[in-house]
Amino acid sequence: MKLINKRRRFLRDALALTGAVALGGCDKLSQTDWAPKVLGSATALSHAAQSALSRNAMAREYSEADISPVFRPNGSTDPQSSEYRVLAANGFADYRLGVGGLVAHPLALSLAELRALPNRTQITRHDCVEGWSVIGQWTGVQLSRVLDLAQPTKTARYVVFRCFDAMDDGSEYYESLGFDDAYHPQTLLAWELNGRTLPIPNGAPLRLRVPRQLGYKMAKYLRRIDLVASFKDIEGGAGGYWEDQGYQWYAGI
Ligand SMILES: Nc1nc2c(c(=O)[nH]1)N[C@H]1C(S)=C(S)[C@@H](COP(=O)(O)O)O[C@H]1N2
Ligand SMILES: [Mo]
Repeated sequence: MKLINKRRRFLRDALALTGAVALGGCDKLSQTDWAPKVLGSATALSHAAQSALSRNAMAREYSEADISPVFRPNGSTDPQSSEYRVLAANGFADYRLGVGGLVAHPLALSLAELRALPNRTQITRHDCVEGWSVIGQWTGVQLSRVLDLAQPTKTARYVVFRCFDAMDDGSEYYESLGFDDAYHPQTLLAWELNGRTLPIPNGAPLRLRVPRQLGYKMAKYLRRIDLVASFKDIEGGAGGYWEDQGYQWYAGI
């Protein structure tokens, strides 16, 4: 195990022992109408109970009049890795989304190939754990369509999203979803925000949208997707960059 993973595990375990909610970085829970609900539901209901209740529930969709004038960027806003810089300099023409791990058909999809799949557009609200919300219109392909092409094997249980941006500790941002959310109709791999090509601050060329969960689940700057049986051996083992710092893996709203 890498030293950094040990440190993260220690931090997470320490937080679990004190029963504390991690408040750092992404960040403080403020007094919005939904923040107490997140805490309340997290303590009152297990993830299993929560997801069983809401397996097919749809996140609310809004009208064009509700779209926020600015979709506030947060977290990484301009990845500096040389791999990303080279792709961005060329307008992402050479970008390929790798899909691998426990799949029958590994894929390397260009943006043109992704755009050629059936598209979905939805206007949804984005709630950051810091306590602010924005409403935006997203266009992309349902993740389920890409998974149907890759065909996860019987042992696959989670979808792991790897990103191009490095965080302060040097590790890459990553996230993961269970199959309920991965196959949910509103879970998109999006390349368009408010009718325009996704800007770099919001995750170009491709980002995840999971409107039933908090903002940190919605990985930007997608590099590749892997199907796995468990995420315990990935990075800090908690299933995501912020989860490794003590945040909940299931961030249902
Ligand atoms: N790769 C990557 N994805 C990320 C982040 C990040 O720093 N890097 N930040 C997360 C957080 S905390 C939020 S609130 C949203 C912000 O998305 P936005 O910049 O489009 O508002 O992206 C999420 N996905
Ligand atoms: Mo966030």
